Parts: sequence; C-alpha cells; structure tokens
Amino acid sequence: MSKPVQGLVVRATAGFVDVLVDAEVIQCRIRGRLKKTPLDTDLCVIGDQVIVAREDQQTCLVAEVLPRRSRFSRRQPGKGRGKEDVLVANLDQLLVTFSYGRPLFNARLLDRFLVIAEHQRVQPIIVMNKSDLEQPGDSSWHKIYESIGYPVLKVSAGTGEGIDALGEVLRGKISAFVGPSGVGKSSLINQILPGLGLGVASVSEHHGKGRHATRVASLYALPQGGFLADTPGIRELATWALPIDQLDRCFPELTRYRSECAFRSCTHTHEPQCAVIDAMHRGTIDRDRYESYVRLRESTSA
Ligand SMILES: Nc1nc2c(ncn2[C@@H]2O[C@H](COP(=O)(O)OP(=O)(O)OP(=O)(O)O)[C@@H](O)[C@H]2O)c(=O)[nH]1
Ligand SMILES: [Mg+2]
Ligand SMILES: [Zn+2]
Repeated sequence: MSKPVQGLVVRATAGFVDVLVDAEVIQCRIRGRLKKTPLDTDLCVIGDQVIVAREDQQTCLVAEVLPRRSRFSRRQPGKGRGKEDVLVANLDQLLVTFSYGRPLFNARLLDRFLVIAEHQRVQPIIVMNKSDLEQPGDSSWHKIYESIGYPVLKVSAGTGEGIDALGEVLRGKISAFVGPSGVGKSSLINQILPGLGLGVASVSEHHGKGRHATRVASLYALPQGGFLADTPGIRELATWALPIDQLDRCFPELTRYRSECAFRSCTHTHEPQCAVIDAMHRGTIDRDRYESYVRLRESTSA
C-alpha cells in the first residue's frame, strides 16, 4: 500500500481500528489531528468508510473518516449524555432483536428502537429469536406491527428455524443486530456464518453479573454479499437529536392522522378534535403503541 486507499471499518476499539481494504484487514491507528477535533459524535465506528495511509513500515493510520450516509445511534448513557453514541455507520437495515422466553420481551424498548430507525431512515426488521421457547399468545402482537409495515421474523438459533429466510433478508445489504443482552444476537450470527465461533453466554450469566457476552461491535462479510454487524446488548436507549415536534412522524400509523387534527401543532396528548386520539379510541391505532408515543414524549421533553 503505497498510496492512501479507502476501506471499511470492521472493528473499532479505543486505540485501534481494523479496516477492510481489498479483502485484507489492516490494523490502523487514528491520526492524532483527527482525534483533536472536538466532536459531539463518535469519531470512527464500524461501518465507517475511511482513508487509510501508511505512516511508516509498521503503522497504518486512519487519515480521514468519510461522511456517513446513515447510522444507528443513541444518546450516550451515563457521563457522556451530551454526546451521540454511534453503534454502526452506513447501514441499510436494523435487525431489532428480542426473544421468546428470557430475557422477557419489552414492547417499550422495541418502540424506542423503531423510533430511532424511522428518525435515521434505516429500515427496521423485527427479529424474534428462541422460537423454540414460544408459548401460546406470545406472538399476538406481531400482526399489529406487520400492519404498520414492520416485518417480523420468527427464528431460532437453537433449532435453525427461519435462519435461511434471515440469510435471504441480509443478501447484499449492510445490516446490524441490535437488542438487549442475552436475546441471542451472537448465536444467530454463529448460525448464519458457521465457523466464526462468536462467544455467547447463558442468560443467567448475563443477568447474574450484569455482564455482556459481546463487548466490542464487529462487522462481518457475508458470502451472499453484504455485511452483518454484531453489537453489545443495549440496556438504555434514548434518542439523539430528535426534536420533540417530530416524534409523531416516527410512528408511521400516527403520521397518517396528524394532518386531520384540529390544531396544526397538535401534540396528540390532550387537545380536542385530535384525529390520533380518535383513531386510538376507535382501535385503528394500537393503545400500547400510543402509550409508547406518550412516554417517549415525556422523556424527550425532560
Ligand atoms: N432456547 C434457545 N436459546 C438460545 C437461542 N439462541 C440463543 N440462545 C441462548 O441465549 C443465550 C444468549 O445468547 P447470546 O448469543 O450470547 O446473546 P447476545 O444477544 O449476543 O448477548 P450479548 O452479547 O450480551 O448482547 C445463550 O445461552 C444462547 O445459547 C435459541 O434460539 N433458543
Ligand atoms: Mg453477543
Ligand atoms: Zn392530534
């Protein structure tokens, strides 16, 4: 590599990033000058397109990070709350993953993932893993989400159910598994890419020690074309840079009614002649989804 070349970041830790250049992974440092630029976002994450230059015989450098065409990000939890935490850059679809059995399904958290996907214009696909543990009634909510336009894929890394269909959905796209710890994201990738042998941990281990099996996000090339990201489990998910007056646009089924509200700036929480509240009372908008909207409004304005 004599001249600077473009590559894809497949792994990023504090000191180093792994960059895929022509089927070869090159470990690089990040140019000091880039690190000094004050940013309210992550400098370099998996999925980023970067320019790599040789510094000397031993070292390669990320000299430039190209603009992101899309991302999946959240408000950084804890100390860095004023900053955007980008989990994956330049992705096409988000595989929002939950499971039957344990950990328990959480509709509020699912809706947060979906809101962020809508805001960031990334196609969400709901993946329900551990179908071998499904109990009667567990899937009753699927049709509500499908009617809104969100595909729901029922799979099992344990029995192999739905893995072929999942593989088809991934073809040629950059996709990322996201979801709580213990739902089986890494287990599913081990099924899709046998031989990778990613570490997994039992759910009791996850909960007992609050520990996450996957600690560093990585991007893997797929034989059918495209890339697939594994990410660490998410416990907290707050929106980043989503103005409160645009929240209703991130619920597709609310968007259909908002122009019919009596007030143009209707928040759909207390106003008279609100078409959204009317639709919710008629049952056209699901009550639980509406509840998620109201809760997100409250936490976004806080
Ligand atoms: N019964 C059953 N168990 C599964 C299935 N898929 C995964 N598991 C189990 O669920 C546990 C968690 O799996 P992981 O793949 O580590 O989960 P993860 O989502 O990657 O977790 P983090 O890396 O912490 O975010 C392991 O004990 C797996 O064996 C499945 O389809 N059925
Ligand atoms: Mg994992
Ligand atoms: Zn309204």
